[in-house]
Amino acid sequence: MKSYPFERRSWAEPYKIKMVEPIKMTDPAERRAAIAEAGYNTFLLRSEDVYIDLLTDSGTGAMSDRQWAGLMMGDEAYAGSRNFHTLRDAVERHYGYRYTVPTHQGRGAEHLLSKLLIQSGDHIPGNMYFTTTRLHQELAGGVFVDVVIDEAHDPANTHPFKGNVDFDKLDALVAEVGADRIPYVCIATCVNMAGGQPISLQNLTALRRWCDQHRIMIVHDMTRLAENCYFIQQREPGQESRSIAEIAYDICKLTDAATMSAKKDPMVNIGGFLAMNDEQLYDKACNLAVIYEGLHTYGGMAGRDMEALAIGITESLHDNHIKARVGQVAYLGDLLNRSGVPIVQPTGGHAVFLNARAILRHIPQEHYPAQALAAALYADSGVRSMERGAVSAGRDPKTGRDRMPKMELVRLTIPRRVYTQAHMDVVAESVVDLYHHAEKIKGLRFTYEPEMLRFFRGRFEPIEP
Ligand code: PM9
Repeated sequence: MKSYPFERRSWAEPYKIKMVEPIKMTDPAERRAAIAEAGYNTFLLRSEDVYIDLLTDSGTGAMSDRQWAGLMMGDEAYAGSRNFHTLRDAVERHYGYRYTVPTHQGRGAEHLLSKLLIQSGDHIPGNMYFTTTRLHQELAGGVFVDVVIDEAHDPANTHPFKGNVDFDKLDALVAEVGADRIPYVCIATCVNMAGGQPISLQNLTALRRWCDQHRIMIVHDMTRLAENCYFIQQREPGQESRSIAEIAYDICKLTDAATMSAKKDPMVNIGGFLAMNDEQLYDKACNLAVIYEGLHTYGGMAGRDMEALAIGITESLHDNHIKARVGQVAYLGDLLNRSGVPIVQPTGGHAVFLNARAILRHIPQEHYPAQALAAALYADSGVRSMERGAVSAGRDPKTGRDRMPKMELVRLTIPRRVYTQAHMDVVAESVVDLYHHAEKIKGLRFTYEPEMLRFFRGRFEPIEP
């Protein structure tokens, strides 16, 4: 018998709401007109036409009162701002990286890093691609190689660490191109395109050994590190009594450099950084930062934003915060699982991913079922989501043909500390309704296709049967 009755009670968010932002309720006719005007691309909707915005968790989190107070402490000096030092200290204290270069956001850091480390013809293995990361690797002359375990490409597979690296795939790459054509292995914590799936500490430790043997660096995309740490704490034997902050420090210690989109885990509306331990690399990164981002002590960020970011880093690693954050995502995942809607298993750290292929079996992948489902969800309820399938994957730069990823997904991304459980109920009701009337949804074709990162600005029209 449990001695503390409250152990059986529900947990709730470790904060209360001090300010609210009204949102507009729209009717079906308005929404149908809005999505048609947006070319059936949820990126092109006006946010004021959106009821519940699950497009992304990037820059959409609610800052704490302490972070807002931090904004008032901005030191907007062009050079050597006090806030840069606060940020640099927070990165070193929590993540262990000795050197920090602020950037305007994550892709700014990816740009600098790719330019610094990749030579034309190099190969960059990674635990699944991310859109902006791969594009910067390709623009620097590199070729991305997917070395994530096969389970990551199977939405129904319940492997607890679908972000793990497959060493057979790494060995095969070394045998094919040689270790000297691999400047680094790119490891994302809580792999976005796999469905917000973690890498285990054990797998990363083994990767460290493998990289040391081959004298290859590990670059860490630490955008969703805290969420990965939560899964390690919950799922990895021997880690259950350790804090999120301890696990985070250990992960970073196993890697040589990191890119961060600070708009996610650390809950700021804009910002990012490149971090590393090597002094020479830092020196080169500073030189590139002044060309592409800004002076190396602000790199495209305002002093006030660096202060809020430093505070957000600390908050992101609190155990109660991350339990509530991932718990809310799991709540939505559980609602959909119980209704039989096909989603990526297990539910990820930042989002629930709908398996559009399984939901819209009548739409072939070349008619972009995930794009069609995202548009239909908005029309149904005003819930905005994001396509993560063939449209996001883009075209192969060599063949010019559509890349057809195994997974054709719609991402319901939960902003941090923004929505309530009731909002999640409304989202689930709408998805379940669509699932039961899926045959009414039509495939789409491009009417305008941008050359790069086409998912952001592409436009579509429905294909009439
Ligand atoms: N991720 C997201 O919604 C924002 C735009 S979609 C391209 O998931 C990872 C793992 C990300 C990420 C952005 C970036 C780029 C790098 N790595 O958006 O430039 O999820 O700050 O970061 C988005 P920035």
